[in-house]
Amino acid sequence: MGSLISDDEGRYIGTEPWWKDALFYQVYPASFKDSNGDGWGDLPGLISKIDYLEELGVDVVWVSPIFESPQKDMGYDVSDYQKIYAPYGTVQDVDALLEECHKRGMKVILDLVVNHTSVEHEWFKESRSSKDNPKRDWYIWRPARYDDNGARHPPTNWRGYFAGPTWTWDEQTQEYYLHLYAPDQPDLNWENAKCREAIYENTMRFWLDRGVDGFRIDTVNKYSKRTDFVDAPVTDPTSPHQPAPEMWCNGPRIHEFIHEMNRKVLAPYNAVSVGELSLTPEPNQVIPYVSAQAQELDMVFEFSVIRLGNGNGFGAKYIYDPFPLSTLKRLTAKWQSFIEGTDAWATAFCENHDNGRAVSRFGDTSTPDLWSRSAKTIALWQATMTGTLFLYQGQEIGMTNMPPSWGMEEYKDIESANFYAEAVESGDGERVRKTMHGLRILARDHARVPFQWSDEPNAGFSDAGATSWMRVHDDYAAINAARQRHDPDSILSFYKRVMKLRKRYKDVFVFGSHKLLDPDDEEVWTYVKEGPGSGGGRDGTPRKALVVMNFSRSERGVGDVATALGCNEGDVRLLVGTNGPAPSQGRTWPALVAWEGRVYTNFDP
Ligand code: TEU
Repeated sequence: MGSLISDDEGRYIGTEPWWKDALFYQVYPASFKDSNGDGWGDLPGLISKIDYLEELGVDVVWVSPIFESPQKDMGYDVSDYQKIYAPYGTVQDVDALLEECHKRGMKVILDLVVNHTSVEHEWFKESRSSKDNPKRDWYIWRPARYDDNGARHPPTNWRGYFAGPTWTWDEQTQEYYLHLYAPDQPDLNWENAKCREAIYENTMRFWLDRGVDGFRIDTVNKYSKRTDFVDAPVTDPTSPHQPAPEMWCNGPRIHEFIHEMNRKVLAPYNAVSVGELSLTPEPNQVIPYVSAQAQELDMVFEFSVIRLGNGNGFGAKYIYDPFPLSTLKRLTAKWQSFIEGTDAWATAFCENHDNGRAVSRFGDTSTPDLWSRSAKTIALWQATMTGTLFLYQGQEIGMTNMPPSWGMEEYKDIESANFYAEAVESGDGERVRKTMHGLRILARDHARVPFQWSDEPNAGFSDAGATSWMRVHDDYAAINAARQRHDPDSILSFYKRVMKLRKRYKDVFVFGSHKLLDPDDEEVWTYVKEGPGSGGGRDGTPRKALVVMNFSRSERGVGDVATALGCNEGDVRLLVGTNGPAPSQGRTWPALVAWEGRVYTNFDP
């Protein structure tokens, strides 16, 4: 099923796969809606909110992991891919979710976590039971190394994501197993063909057969590792564990594995796929994953923009590294234009469950007024991005980071806890202070607090009197969906409006080219989107949009809009603005007030 792309006058431009102009929305199920008062979100809760998502314009719901799991990493540690973690509901609830979404023309994708399983998965239990178990080789086992004093050491010096080594010693069989994440998340051995086939059958076809429309594929570029298992160079002398992404990321067989997954599973089911592609910051590395001809993945998430502010390397992730607007612009432009002239495809997003809230990181939350303005400007930025757009739950109502007054006890994420503990263990007070500061901006926890539905107790996420698994944000009486739903000036209403415009003019916004005009301006961000059609503009030239956004509190002029659009002044139209209409005044256009954004076009809205 394709999506027809035409210009304003109905001239046909081309046919594109449906998922390119679809709006995806990520649900973090533990924190979306609790229907039974246990303080943990669930599938019936999610089902009760599908109308809300439909009203927002969502086409595809991505549900973060809901499978059976000991929840050491919020379900990214799966112990049974065919069972649902009981607090979320049942397999029948997934059927009901599919039915309710499909009925409305919406689709559902699940999170596929197959770089690793939980230690509680049957496969791992068998694998660790003895060295000659048939599933021994389904995970990555290596003997110890011993130094001259006879002390035991892991096979390599690699540092894992959640601090500490990537290897854990198994007493029973006297070997180490590999885990890029927590010790509870052993890495599967994709080199083993039987293991790969079991993954396809057990974790993918099972759900596709039930009607799931595709997958968000976790850690998709880490299935192939280097198999010589050598030490990484010492780049962090303060730690025994060294960053080693070159050893286990984008490894030698990665494209073979993904292509096989596509050929054997994704393609036969016509399933949509979006892979998580961290640590891959160059277009020439990304294109092979998403070029249509390569037949690997439909889309990937590239992380340059969302990682802004993260400290360098692995160990310093939470030592906040401030960045100027010019960096945000430059990286956006890079990842907007990398597909030009190729058959690859891009994604756009500024939030997910692994990062702080966009309005707290890229906007201004210092007053309620600036919060609202900057959240709308962020909406405008996202709505005008080329590629498939992903929103994260709560982004559409401008949910903010957890209050700075909250202490470490409110941070529940394993990564936050481990980085904080590592800082404390170092005995370096300054490092502890800086880590806490970084966590307040960047921690994965910020995106995981309960969704703010209303000003009722527990923000309407859970019953009054229930204890939610993460503390409900202090600001829920002011920031919630119910309050914004009927307010035409709310962030939510603005999201709905710009999502419609994005679809109506998809040739320009979804499929257009992106040209950054003011790379060095640290306050205003201006770019031109140009549609692929040959006409449609008022003067017969291609349709264009000028996006101009004030990312500062200063009042700033918008410059010469007509020249930027390459048209006569009389042909300029205002499509949308965060502060409502701003009529043009003769040769000039009114200045932008703090955090105001506008889209001008050379065509009639
Ligand atoms: O994240 C993979 C990952 O490596 C990172 O991008 C992640 O944000 C991490 O925090 C970096 O330090 C995926 C999931 O999105 C994440 O929630 C899981 O913890 C991880 O995989 C392990 O399954």
